[in-house]
Amino acid sequence: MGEPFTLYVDSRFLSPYALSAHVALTEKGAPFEVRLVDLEAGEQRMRPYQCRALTGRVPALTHGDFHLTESTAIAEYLEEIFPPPEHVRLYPADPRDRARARQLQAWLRSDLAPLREERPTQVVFWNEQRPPLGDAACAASAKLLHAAECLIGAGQTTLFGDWSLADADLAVALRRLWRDDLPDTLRRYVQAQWERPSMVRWLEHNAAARA
Ligand SMILES: N[C@@H](CCC(=O)N[C@@H](CS)C(=O)NCC(=O)O)C(=O)O
Repeated sequence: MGEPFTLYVDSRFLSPYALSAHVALTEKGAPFEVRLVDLEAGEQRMRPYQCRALTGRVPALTHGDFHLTESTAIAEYLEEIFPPPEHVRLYPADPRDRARARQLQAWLRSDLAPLREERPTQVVFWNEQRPPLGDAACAASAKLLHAAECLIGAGQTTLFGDWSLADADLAVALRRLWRDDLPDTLRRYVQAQWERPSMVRWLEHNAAARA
């Protein structure tokens, strides 16, 4: 594993998927360089980025001469090359919990589009105020809250006992509702995730990029 790691992320540190890959790499404790891709300038569609990043999106991980996009593929690659228990576990050990974690990750990346649109990550990271949710975003919000409340009980700060990467992803999704009606149990869960050192590291990048 001696080859260097580089993680390509959006230059404003607003991508929830780049966050997920950054948290995963930070949790594994491997030193890595962060390189910025200016999405507004379309750098993701230009050389040399597009030659490396098959899908032309962020995040992308470079490990030696291997290049990988898709945040969950990156996390699973890291879990395999830095296996638990020697390294922090990104996915739960129990097969059903692991399946649930992957289910949540896939769902959060493929559903709830109206909520993502009306509560973008400027709300998540900068606490921006937005107009009240429209009908479709309200329905997406209700769906998210229902799933989260089924999985997170009072006083619970992780989904599965030990932390997993799905906690970071779910916390970002719930944080979209920080200025809306987020129940206290979920608010405390999000806050616990926000205080995790790997998340703090991302938030520091985000704040510096905004300054
Ligand atoms: N499913 C992908 C989503 C990646 C994604 O949508 N990245 C956005 C930034 S949040 C991007 O690169 N957008 C630029 C583009 O598609 O041109 C993952 O999990 O990595």
